[in-house]
Amino acid sequence: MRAFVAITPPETVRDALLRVQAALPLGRPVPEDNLHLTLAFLDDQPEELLRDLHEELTEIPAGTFDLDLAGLGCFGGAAPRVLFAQVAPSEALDRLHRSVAQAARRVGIHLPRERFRPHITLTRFPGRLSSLAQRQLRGFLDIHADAALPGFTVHDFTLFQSTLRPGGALHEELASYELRDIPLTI
Ligand code: 2AM
Repeated sequence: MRAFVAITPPETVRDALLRVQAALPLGRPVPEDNLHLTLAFLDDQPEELLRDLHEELTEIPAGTFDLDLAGLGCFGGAAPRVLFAQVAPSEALDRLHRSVAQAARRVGIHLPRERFRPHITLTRFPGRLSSLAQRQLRGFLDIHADAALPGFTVHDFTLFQSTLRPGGALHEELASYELRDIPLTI
């Protein structure tokens, strides 16, 4: 089963992201239900390992935290592949990412050791953009790269199944993990 672990932004944030997408008449916009911040892409895994991972994820001792979005960017350099909303640096997010990656490795899931660059993918550019399209994209970024986007509080994260289909991936929730603030009464 193809799976990943991600944070889903609340509807108000998704609405703001959809407005950004709508302002760019290029590429393939990510559908609202697929807007997420990936914590770990697990690729294809046996269901048994995912069950083990589920147990580990329920044990992650993280509380809720706030995230800010810090404008827009592209991956792919001179040949842009995706437009994304950048997530501002957050120690709490880094900790959660590390905890999820450690949990995955503990149950035997191999994860590539690449730098965590937290983002929410908004639009994909399949194939190579024409030079006209690249100019359009640069013009769009000149105007919108520093767009103010709403932040949000992270209350939970989710283990998703991803099914590849010709029209785009279908993401279905396998389990959701609540982040809990444990009150200290002294
Ligand atoms: P991204 O769009 O934010 O890059 C589910 O496939 C999610 O896992 C994707 O939306 C993608 O998030 C992320 N992902 C990371 N590495 C991937 C890979 N090698 N193949 C597919 N998805 C990947």
